[in-house]
Amino acid sequence: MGSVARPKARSQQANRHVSSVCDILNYPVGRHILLLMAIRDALLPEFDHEMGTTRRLLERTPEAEFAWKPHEKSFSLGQLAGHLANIPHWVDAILQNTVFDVESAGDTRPKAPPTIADLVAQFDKNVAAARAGIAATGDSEMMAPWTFRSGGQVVFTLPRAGALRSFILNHMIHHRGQLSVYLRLKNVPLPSIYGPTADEQ
Ligand code: NI
Repeated sequence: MGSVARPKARSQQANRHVSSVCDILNYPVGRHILLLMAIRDALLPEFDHEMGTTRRLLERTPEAEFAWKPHEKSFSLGQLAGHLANIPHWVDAILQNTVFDVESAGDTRPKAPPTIADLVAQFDKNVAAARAGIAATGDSEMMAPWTFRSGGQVVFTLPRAGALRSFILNHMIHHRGQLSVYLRLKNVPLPSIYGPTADEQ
């Protein structure tokens, strides 16, 4: 009897666990859909939200101040904005290959675009291509290991889904945090980011 009862007990325990996860997340569509959700469907709402917030900051970046930097070791404002506009472009390198070697990638240093309109247009083009790439990628491809290396040295290896979170989203959020400080120091009113700012609700 024990050999029959144990798997059933495990199954009931697993179901209770899934139910409680759904309760915690207040997930409206039910546990079966949660379990079958593709990785891309979990990533895309976050991707859209974060890209939208970044765009709102880029739109406000004053091009007359592109050369300004808060410290001699820092990116200039134009370099920082240019880097932010370029980060979504790296989604293609994650989804189309399994290895990226920064040493053979040529000059990847951030460059300031000529105008803020050019910069936002470049960002929009990169975001649209990145989104289409993520939307076309299934779970097995999302879980394939992706390696970032610098010549002979492996910097990190992550499943592609992890590389998208770390190397694209977290990386962009890091630099967007810097940009929000640059804009504050230049007296540019800040939009809501993860909540109201001193300038806007
Ligand atoms: Ni960076």
